[in-house]
Amino acid sequence: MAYFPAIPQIAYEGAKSKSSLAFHFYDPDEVILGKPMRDHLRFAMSYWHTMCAEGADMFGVGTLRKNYGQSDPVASALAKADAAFELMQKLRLDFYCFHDRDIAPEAETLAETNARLDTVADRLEELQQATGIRPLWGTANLFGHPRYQNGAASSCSPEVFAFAAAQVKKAIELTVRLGGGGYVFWGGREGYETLLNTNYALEQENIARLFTLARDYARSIGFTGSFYIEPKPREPMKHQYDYDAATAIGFLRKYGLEGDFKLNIEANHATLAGHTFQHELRIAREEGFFGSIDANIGDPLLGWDTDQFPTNVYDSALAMWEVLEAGGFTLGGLNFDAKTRRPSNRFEDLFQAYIAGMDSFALGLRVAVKLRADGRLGEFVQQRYAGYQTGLGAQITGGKATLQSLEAWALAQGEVATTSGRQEYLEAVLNDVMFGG
Ligand SMILES: [Mn+2]
Repeated sequence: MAYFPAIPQIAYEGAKSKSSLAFHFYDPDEVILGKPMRDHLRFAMSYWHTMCAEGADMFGVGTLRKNYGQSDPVASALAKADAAFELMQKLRLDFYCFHDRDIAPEAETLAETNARLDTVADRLEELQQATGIRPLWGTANLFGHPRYQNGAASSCSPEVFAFAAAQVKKAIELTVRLGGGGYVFWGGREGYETLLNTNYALEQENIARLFTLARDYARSIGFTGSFYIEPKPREPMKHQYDYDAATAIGFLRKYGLEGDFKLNIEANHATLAGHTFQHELRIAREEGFFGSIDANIGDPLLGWDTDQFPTNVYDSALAMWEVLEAGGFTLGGLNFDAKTRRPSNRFEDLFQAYIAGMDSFALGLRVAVKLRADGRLGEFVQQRYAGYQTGLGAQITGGKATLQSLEAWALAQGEVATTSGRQEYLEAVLNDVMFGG
């Protein structure tokens, strides 16, 4: 059954194409730096935005119905799975990411909910076998149900903690069964609204307890993939505990989770934290926590999480620079945690949004490869710190210098020379590479 009969298989037509239903820059099979573009980019569909979100916002209801012709919740979930795989095949997406509640809606009891999940997982397994498409990662929705109003692991209620643990157990089992390479903890409502009612220390310890229980259980049932934390500074809670990459890394190291957990960096969450996308990727990479990416963009004029499809090639180029510097993805990939704007209320808009996002990251990859080949940026940074290779600098980095020896050195000098940071030149180099011949 064709859920999107007007949409053809999306093909690569090249940069001169004017077709809105073709790739202009993403050629999945084109080999770049020794591997096909699809393996560099490892694009994934976000089940929640793509298959479930209907365009509702704080001021109005949905603008695009997504029940796929069914009214019964399980029939609708099965139809949604069929539609998801049609969409992914047409867009040549090799992976998808899901919350438990995206693939099957919650029932009256946990047991009934789990039975629904098993029914839909049977269908997903068949579709995966038929297509080769598989999960990049799975996760549990620990924020939508009213019981999670005070958080999940960080809730003031042990009963809520227990429900969250049960939900995580099932979501890990599903991820393992479906062959997912990762399991994500997005903080959901793990944070606080006011410190006047909050035991910060206990909430932090309990989050670490849930992560540890999840890690140990997953490993015991054969999960060999990676766990990811997805930093976000605010929304829905006023203060989210996984504020940014540096905060999440400190937490993981404090609780001894650094061997199993890496980061899933989302572009829009970086913006909300007052960072650039590249900043968060750089921190993750240099600290040894580079894992996966939620690719989207925010709106610099809005202070909330708009999760827009990424179309800014400066951002995607600098992101792909970091991905290449990290040695590429291993188990991670580029998940489009993105939704069409509310007035883009046709399925055709959704396909065109994916094409725009995939083409933007394909351009980003192409630019990043050219930047490395051009060499001017890498060379500049190397030269800028060259002083640390020899003499005084080598004494400092080699741990041979003391405050006394450095004072003696400084007392013997006049003034030191300063060097230009040459930011404007470097930004022009980026434009040269992007738009030059
Ligand atoms: Mn977001």
